[in-house]
Amino acid sequence: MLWGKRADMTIHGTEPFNVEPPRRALARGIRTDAATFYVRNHGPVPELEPSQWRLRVRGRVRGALDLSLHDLRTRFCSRAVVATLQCAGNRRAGLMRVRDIPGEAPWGPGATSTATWTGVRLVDVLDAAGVGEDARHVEFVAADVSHIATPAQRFGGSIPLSKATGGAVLLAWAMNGVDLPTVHGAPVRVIVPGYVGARSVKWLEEMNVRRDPSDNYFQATAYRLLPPEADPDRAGHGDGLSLGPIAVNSDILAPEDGDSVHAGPTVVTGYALAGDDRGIARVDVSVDGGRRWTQAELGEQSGPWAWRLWHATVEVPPGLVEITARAWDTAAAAQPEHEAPLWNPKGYVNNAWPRIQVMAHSR
Ligand SMILES: Nc1nc2c(c(=O)[nH]1)N[C@H]1C(S)=C(S)[C@@H](COP(=O)(O)O)O[C@H]1N2
Ligand SMILES: [Mo]
Repeated sequence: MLWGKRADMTIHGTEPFNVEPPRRALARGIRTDAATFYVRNHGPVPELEPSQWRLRVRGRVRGALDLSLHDLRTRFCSRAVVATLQCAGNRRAGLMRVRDIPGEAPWGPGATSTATWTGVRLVDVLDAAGVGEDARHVEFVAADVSHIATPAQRFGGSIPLSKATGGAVLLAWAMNGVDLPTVHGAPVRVIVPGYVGARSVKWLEEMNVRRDPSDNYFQATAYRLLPPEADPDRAGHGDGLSLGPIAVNSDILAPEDGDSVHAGPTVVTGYALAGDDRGIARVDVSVDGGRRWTQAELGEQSGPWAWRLWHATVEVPPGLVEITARAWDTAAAAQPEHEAPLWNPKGYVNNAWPRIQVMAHSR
């Protein structure tokens, strides 16, 4: 498989390269190894020479900066953060069962993965540049040119200044303790924990401190939640809702949909992610369509920005059984039951209850 990915990845495209891991591979631990971590690209992977690389900081700052990788590593304190990335298109396949979504890939539950990221805090670099008083947003511009965008342009996006200065956002050069793999944004990428993956811009080259959000296609036109009857091909600048903070979500990782199991006590496992600055408070599992629920046990909490793996033992009756789950966040928001009311023309933010069917045989 390309880019050192495991052989059993689901391939959504080779150019641009887009792959997601199988459920059982995600279930193996809090951190996802580089061979298993999903990849979401919108253009060809740029191969940047680390010694030539510079980060330009411009816009509403008191002093422009041009930083080499050496500058980043030596002039600022480095830190490590465990953070889950989740694409806004995660679980789109479920929305496509409601109504077709032409031109977008049917991502399953694997457009999300977790790693330890090492780098410098964005706020420290912004402080070094001196943010101007009328600054409200920080724009990131990357090296890869996307022909999906109209007009073709480099990938980019922005986050509000309040998020940018919150301390969690990193300019990262390492993933799980080793240099970033090329396909994940080497030499330096942004990590915006709790926000849709699109804001974690890879192959970062430029930052602009602005009064307004980025005009980049992937901020102003794509990665926006359009109303159901909008024509995505005619969507323009600023249409729909801008996507930032992730909504509470979860999925079942084992058993797999369609598995045969023994009737009786069955272990169900999955992941749950609260998004932005919220945590996962509870996960429930049901084998009767949500009439009765069993509370899952939450796995280790690796800091405020990592998903929680969970497991529950439920009593599965013989026959064809649907297993469903729902996560609650610390703001007491729960996942919605159905996908139909969530359908949107680009297929973003499917956070409905996950459902799988198993065939349970009497022992
Ligand atoms: N430069 C650049 N950054 C990017 C993208 C891209 O296509 N180009 N894709 C974004 C999207 S939509 C997601 S979900 C994440 C995926 O990160 P990963 O490929 O490391 O998993 O990267 C984001 N950063
Ligand atoms: Mo994404």
